[in-house]
This record gives sequence, C-alpha cells and structure tokens, in this order.
Amino acid sequence: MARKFRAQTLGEFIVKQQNAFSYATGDLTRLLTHIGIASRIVNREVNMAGLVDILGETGKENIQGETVKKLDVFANEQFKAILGSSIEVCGLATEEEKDVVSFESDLSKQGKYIVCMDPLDGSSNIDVNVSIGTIFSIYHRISETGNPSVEEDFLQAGIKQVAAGYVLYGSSTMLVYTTGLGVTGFTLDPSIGEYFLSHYQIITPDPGRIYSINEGNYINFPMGVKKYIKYCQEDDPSTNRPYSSRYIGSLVSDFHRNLLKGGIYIYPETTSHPEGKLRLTYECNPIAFLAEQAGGMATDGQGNRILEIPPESIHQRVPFFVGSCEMVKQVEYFMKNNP
Ligand code: P6P
Repeated sequence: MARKFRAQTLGEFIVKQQNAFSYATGDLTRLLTHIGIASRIVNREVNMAGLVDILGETGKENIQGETVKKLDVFANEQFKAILGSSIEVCGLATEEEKDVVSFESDLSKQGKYIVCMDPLDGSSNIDVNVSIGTIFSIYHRISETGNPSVEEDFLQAGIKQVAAGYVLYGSSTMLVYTTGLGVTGFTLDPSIGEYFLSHYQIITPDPGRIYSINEGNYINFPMGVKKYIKYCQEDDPSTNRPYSSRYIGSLVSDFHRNLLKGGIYIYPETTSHPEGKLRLTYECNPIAFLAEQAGGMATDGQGNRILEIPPESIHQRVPFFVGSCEMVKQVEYFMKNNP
C-alpha cells in the first residue's frame, strides 16, 4: 500500500539537528549515521539468528565472566569495524573488550569523539527470541587529537555526554537517541532499510504505574527496595496502586516501555552484585541521559545523580534506579529512611 505520508528519515533529522549548532562540522552527524548503518547490519543478523549458526554460545566468557553469545561477538565486531573506519571516532570502550580499543589509523587519531557501548545488551534473551538492544554513549575526547585515545577519555562523568541512545531489536527495530535537545525515536522500515521518524520529543509520563525489577532477588535487596516493592503492591486507588510489575530482563526493552508509558526500572545492589549489576559508562550513563532528557531521572539509590558519578573504570558497576521522577523520588525516600 502506498504510504500516505513521507516521514523524515534518520539522516534528514540528524542533519536538521546539526544545523541547530552553528559550530557543528558534521562529524557528529556522520558518527550517528554510522551507528545507524551498523545497527541495520546487526538487525539483519538478529532477525535471522534462528536460521543461521549465529545462535548459541561461543564457549568464551567476556570481561564480566558472562558467557558470550555468538551474536554478541558479531555485534561487537560490526560496531568496532564501522567506528574504526569512521574518521570521527578515535576510540571505543565496549562490554565485550577488557580494555579500551584505541583505533590506530592516522585518520582515527584525528577523531574528536569516543564511544562507550554495549553492542548487544540482554543477550541471555537471544536464544528465546526476546527483544535485545544496543546502547551507545558519545563524548568529546579530552586527550589531544592526532594521538591515540587514552583511558581518561572514557572516564568522563555522564553529564559530559554529547549524545546517547539505544537500538531496540524488538517487534520492530527502533533507534532512540538524544543530543541534549530532547529524545527522538526512529522506526526501521525493513522493506527499504531506512529509519523513519516515529516518536518526536518523547516525554515520559510521570508518575507511571509500572515497576521493573527482578523480584527473584527479593531476599537480597536493601530494605528500602523491599519497602518500595510492597508500596507498589498496596491497594490504594487514589494513587493508582497497585502498580503493574513488568520485567523482561533486557534493560533496553524494559527502559523503552517505561519511557513511553511511565515507570521505574531498578537494579539495586544484591548479594551477588554488591555494586549493582549494570555498568556506569555504557549502560547507566546513556540511559540516564535519555531519561533526564525525557523528563525523568536516574540515581544510584543513595541520592546520587547517575550523570554526576565520576567513573573509576570502564566496567564499573553501579546500582541503577531510573524512570519517572515521582517514582524514583519515592524509592529514594524508602532507601533514605530504611538504611
Ligand atoms: P537479571 C542483561 O544481562 C542485563 O544487563 C540487562 O539488560 C537486564 O536488565 C539485566 O541484566 C537482567 O539481569 O539478573 O535480572 O537477569
């Protein structure tokens, strides 16, 4: 059926946004475009994962000691290849690599940006066809151009992010990103391989009625989180409670649903993850940037704004409380009053 409208493509929108910055040189535009291209290559493999020998495990473990799925490796290689051959990026920190990847070409050393990335988050869901995602975070390098990137380029606080976003490989594939001018979503038209504007200036409903947490860890949660879960479950129609519990086990999927419908995602410290499970540089900071740009908030459950936590290492973990402001403030109240 012929389309009745002509929505903006991702490329057209990025260029239009670039024009809002008089000093823009087009490098960020090209970088975001390259991320879009790599995501379409990954999307093709995600959609065929059940058909080709890309499912299953490599038998290897990543830096986190987590079994690496073949699609994880494929996604990491695709983004590394595209970013490494772009002239905008001098280095990459990724969940799949122990150390930062400093691109060696003379052109890459001139790159103004560094990228922190989880190439395929939620990979335990790959084999059961549950949606998964790519998460990316972009900074200006602080080391001198012309030289290889250095670790300090990747240890900047989240407030320094130039752009951040995710790709959700779900019932449809979406790319959602921000450069600090609000949050915008693009949906992939697989028939022509183009992303089209589908969600302009996303604002997350506040308060929401969805809470996302792995309640299997309940006995190991801090008392404040336990109290908040019981608060969510209380019968109080005047405050739209009980809330709904929704947990996919894929951060991008859980966050995307809460972003559009309102809600809170919590991964607190637990016995098995005393610092929390999620990584500050390539999971929490980009998601926190998007949440704040959509009118939400993100903390570590101790009143600390995620975007102001200075990273100490590229794989550092932090407890993560993110979503509608009223809901984050409510759980922070329980955390503060139940130490
Ligand atoms: P659990 C996936 O491994 C991930 O990093 C997030 O995408 C997800 O929200 C979380 O971990 C799930 O962890 O311990 O509940 O299985």
